[in-house]
Amino acid sequence: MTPWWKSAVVYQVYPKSFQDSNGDGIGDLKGITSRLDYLEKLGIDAIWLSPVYQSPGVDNGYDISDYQAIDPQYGTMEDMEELIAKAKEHHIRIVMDLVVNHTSDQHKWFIEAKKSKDNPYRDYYVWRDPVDGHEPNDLESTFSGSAWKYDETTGQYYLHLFADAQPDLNWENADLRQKIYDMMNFWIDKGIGGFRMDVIDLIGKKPDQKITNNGPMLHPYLQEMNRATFGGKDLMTVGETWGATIPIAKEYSDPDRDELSMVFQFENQGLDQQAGKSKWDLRKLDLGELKQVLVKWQTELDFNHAWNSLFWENHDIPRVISRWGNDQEYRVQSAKLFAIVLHLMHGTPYVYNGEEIGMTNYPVSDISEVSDIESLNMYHERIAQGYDPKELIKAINTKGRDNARTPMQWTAGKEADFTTGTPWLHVNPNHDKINVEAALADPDSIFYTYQKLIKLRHEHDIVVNGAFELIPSQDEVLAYYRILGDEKWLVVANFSDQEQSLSLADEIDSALVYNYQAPRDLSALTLKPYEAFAVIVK
Ligand code: TEU
Ligand code: CA
Repeated sequence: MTPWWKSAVVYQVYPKSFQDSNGDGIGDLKGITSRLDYLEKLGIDAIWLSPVYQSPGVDNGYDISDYQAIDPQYGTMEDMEELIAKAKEHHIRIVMDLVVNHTSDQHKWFIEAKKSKDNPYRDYYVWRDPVDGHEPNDLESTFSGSAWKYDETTGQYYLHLFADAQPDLNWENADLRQKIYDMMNFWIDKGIGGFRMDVIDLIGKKPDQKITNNGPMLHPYLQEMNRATFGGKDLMTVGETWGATIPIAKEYSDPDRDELSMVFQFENQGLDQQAGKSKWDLRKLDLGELKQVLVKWQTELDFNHAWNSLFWENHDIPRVISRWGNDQEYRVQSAKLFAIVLHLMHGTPYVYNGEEIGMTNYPVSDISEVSDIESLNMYHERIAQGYDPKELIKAINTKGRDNARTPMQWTAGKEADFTTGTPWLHVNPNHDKINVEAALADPDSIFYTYQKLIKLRHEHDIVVNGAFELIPSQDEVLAYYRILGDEKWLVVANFSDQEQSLSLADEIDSALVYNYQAPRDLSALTLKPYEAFAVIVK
């Protein structure tokens, strides 16, 4: 039997920014529950809920101090149970974020571990002696600076691949692994739909050899986790794996290996950065390269022995229309293009909250407006190194994580009706035009294109299981078939703001979805800027 997650569409909720229910300016669980009707209307099957566990909030909840408690800013455990139950009534499963590469430094395990070298929890974390009075090696944190922090009390360094308030867990410790599995079972017993596993490719790290992702024990740990927790249950699991290549993605998702349902791979994320540098070192996207990566993951991953996820956005990356499309003149067309191209591909699509109404990046003019720890740390590090502050603000406006984290735009009203109070992060002023209320009232809106695409996936096996075949064309155009039995669908998309010509021999049977007009003849197409359509061909 085909597992449910192969024909599902998952919607990511960033809880801090989705809907505030009590006027404190912070989104919360009751707020999410109050919007389930909207999500059911969109048609999604599951919510991936970014972390709502108890947390000091250094990294907006990705620094967890208690895995089995809800952070008071988001509500209570009863609110969580209510969300799971009500979501079920709306045919929506709740997929929890599982952040087990690291904890918060306020987690009781770390508070204990810090006390002494022989504390029973010491080995839950990664400690090393200084080398010549310095850090054990030059491993760097994703959030700038050394990945090692010196602890005065015990005279050793601990490892943190993210903020120093996010100490890395030591997966070599079997007690720790068991504690994590017990915690996962606690959530499984509450009736959740599965887990999205934060930076899961780091858990097999070998810091002394400077191996962080894809360490030697990664897959054995995942197989052990599968057996101890979700294996054999009707749950979906998706690993966040920045280091996944096609062969690696197969290892995670081959059903015979009993690891995960699928992974998020990020090969397209490096396309607009300078080679060998960081995401902040900007480079213009080459559409040919983007097309190549998209096609590669459709054609080279064997979907009979692997599975993949499809996404443009999440809470760590900018809004796609601002980044690779057009968020001004062609905002609506380009948003629909990204939707059509992705949702008719092979794999499980994810929609990030606000993507379905075409929300855009929100540029800041000063560092004081920035909230995200990654951007702030980078800025201060580079200012100290003599970089031009203007260039750094430009990089933050292009790539910073706050872009996708601005509050959900529900209406044109005050603070977009995200909150009755003062929002924790600025609401994009364009909510006067870009908002859910306006989208629902306009039959031609981006929202209804998403709704349509989700419905097509649910109703047509060809979207779930059809083979992908590329049609050769210029870099600006992506054209492909999906084929199942004698059924053949054609998808065509012009990723540029210029007209493009294309000529195909196929005959149209009927149109499925489009962002200008339904095409009538394929033999001499002049594609308008960001034009995209899908048709059934004979
Ligand atoms: O992200 C992993 C990660 O490596 C990101 O920090 C990413 O590299 C960066 O944002 C893009 O440059 C996950 C979570 O999704 C992220 O929100 C957390 O901050 C991070 O793990 C630590 O838990
Ligand atoms: Ca609130």
